[in-house]
Amino acid sequence: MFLWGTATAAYQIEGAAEEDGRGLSIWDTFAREPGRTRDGHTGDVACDHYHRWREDVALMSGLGLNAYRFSISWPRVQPLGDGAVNARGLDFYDRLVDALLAAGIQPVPTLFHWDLPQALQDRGGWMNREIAPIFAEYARVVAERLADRVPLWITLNEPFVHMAFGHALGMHAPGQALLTGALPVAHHQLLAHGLAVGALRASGARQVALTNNCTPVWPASAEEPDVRAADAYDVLHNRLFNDPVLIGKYPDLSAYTGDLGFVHDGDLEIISAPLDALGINYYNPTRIAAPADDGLPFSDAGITGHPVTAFGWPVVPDGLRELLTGLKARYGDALPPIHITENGCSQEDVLTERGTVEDAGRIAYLEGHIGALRQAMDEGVDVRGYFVWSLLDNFEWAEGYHQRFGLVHVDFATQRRTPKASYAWLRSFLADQNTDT
Ligand code: GBH
Repeated sequence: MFLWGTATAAYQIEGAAEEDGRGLSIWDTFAREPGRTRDGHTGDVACDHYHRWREDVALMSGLGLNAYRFSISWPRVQPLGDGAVNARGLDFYDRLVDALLAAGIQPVPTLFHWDLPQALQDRGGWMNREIAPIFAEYARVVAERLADRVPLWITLNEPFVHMAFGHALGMHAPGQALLTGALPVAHHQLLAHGLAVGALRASGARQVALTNNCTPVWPASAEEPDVRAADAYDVLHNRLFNDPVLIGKYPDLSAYTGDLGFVHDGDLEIISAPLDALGINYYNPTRIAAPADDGLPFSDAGITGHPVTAFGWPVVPDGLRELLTGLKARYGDALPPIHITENGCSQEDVLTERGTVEDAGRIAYLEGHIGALRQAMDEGVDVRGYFVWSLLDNFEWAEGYHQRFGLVHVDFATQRRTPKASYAWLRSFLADQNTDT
């Protein structure tokens, strides 16, 4: 069964930041610090999904989806990151899983979508290698409770973005700007992933995956310095996270560091534990030129000549086909089946007086990308699922509530949900799928 779903993340939708024993996460700390997010927005309330989850499951059921990717808030389950387990936190996800299954929707939990328990950050966070076995223990705690009902687990969401935005550039929590000093964060996340794969399987998990966000990298020209820079960017964004997991070795990182002392003997065997699937989040390609003088071995040349989303990201549906066929070409039989675990766009959505949101741009985006996905499948790529980012307008990290990615509009003053035109489009698209097969 091909999985058709939507995707969300705990900190972006749940709210209830201090309820039922939830501990603090690095996103609570970061967002509450003045100047970190646009207009000082936080996820304290977000979509209030923690209280409105029944309504949100009903919205998904109305769409005719058969899967839902959500993330589990680590500090709800283990308020201090390790040690004591908060039963009320686990109960929330237990109820959610049961409600999804009752609605015919397969639950696909992600264990880490960036909301690290603050108490672990205080011990060095992802810069500290000790976090890896702690994450595996958390994975075990969650799986012991849910594995009997969950068909597919995702360990981490986008370790590249968490490293780059959170630790290299300081735009996301925990707000560290270590530049290439952030590379151990990549390795410790991958090690945590590998140990968690073992813990999940030992606790009865059926299928396990990792979600990487990948981008096709286009050299700005055919000149050698641009081509070399594009290769260096591909190494950092894509291969740093795919190679060790799929083929058990790191790409050449000499453009970034000469010191791989954080990689210990035996780590790569753990990291390359076989997976049942690879999650891919796709938003857009990246165009790269020769270095500027900021110390990095590349510069972002920007993409012109394509429509852009409200975020300014270029809309290039064929980039998804290019990405998937490129992964197949690079990894061959080492590439497991793929799930597109996120794809979607922000738009300048307006709720009209008639109570409608005419998001034609989002419909075109989804239609184009699903078409590109089908082409990749026709070209031999094994894709098993597609999840729209996102079900609801939600807390878009550093952008706060300014970027709307939902199929469903949320009025954050009243928490009123209004399905957009794209919701109706996807519903009829999915209904057609069911009659086709
Ligand atoms: C995902 O990250 C996250 O998993 C999710 O939580 C988030 O809400 C969602 O996407 C939407 O942002 O400047 O034109 O080169 C996406 C990671 C990193 C993808 C930045 C697009 C820049 C586009 N994104 N990237 S561009």
